[in-house]
Amino acid sequence: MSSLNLYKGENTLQPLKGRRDTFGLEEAEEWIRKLFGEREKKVVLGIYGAPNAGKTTLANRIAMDCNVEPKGVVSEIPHETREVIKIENLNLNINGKNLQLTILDTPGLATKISHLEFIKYGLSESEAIQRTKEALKGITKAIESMDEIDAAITVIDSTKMPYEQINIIIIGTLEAKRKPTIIVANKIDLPEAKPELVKKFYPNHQVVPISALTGQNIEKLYKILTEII
Ligand SMILES: Nc1nc2c(ncn2[C@@H]2O[C@H](COP(=O)(O)OP(=O)(O)O)[C@@H](O)[C@H]2O)c(=O)[nH]1
Ligand SMILES: [Mg+2]
Repeated sequence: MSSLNLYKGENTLQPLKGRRDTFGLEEAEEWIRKLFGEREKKVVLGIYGAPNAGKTTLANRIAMDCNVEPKGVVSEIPHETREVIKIENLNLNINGKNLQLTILDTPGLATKISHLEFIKYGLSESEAIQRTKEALKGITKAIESMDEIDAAITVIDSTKMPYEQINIIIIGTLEAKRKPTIIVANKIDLPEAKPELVKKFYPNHQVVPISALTGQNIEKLYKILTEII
């Protein structure tokens, strides 16, 4: 840094006055940003979507791809994730760029939750009622977490109809909060997946078809993340 001749004297924070041939503090910051800023970014990324869309599977995959222990529990029973799970210090290196990510794996968002749904999966009535209460709180926590993030991934299960109300609410809420989102059309490993329908329904968004389970096309998602964040 000393070769930059930033300051008068050694290690003092006094910008030189009246000498236009040397760097001022602002110019130096700009210079450093130009050199390193585009290569290294710290970003909080929230993952949102309906229950069972594959949010936790995706969060865990990103963690594993960054050699970090996955944290979330994946389950076929909806509303398994009922707290926001934060995975910090993830370093994603793509095409010479380094993204330093904190991921928020969030509880599933839904327009209705019934305890009867959980009973179908074999939970007792009291367990089902407790899970319903926690799932409702989880929805509030997921929405609140949107204020903490820099950008989002909205996960849509591409074996289901993409225009479900909840997806529209999620994307609309992120837009209202001015948070950019990529849409992931997940579960493309399944024969009934129709990621093209997701693309058709959200023409103004980047839609990336992936399988969070098998990792299919995940590199494409990482590449787009480094481009838009
Ligand atoms: N076939 C397939 N199943 C997936 C994929 N992603 C998640 N799942 C399954 O979908 C269910 C819900 O996954 P989970 O990650 O817990 O969803 P979340 O509720 O959105 O966090 C689990 O049974 C997962 O194994 C995928 O890409 N392909
Ligand atoms: Mg989950």
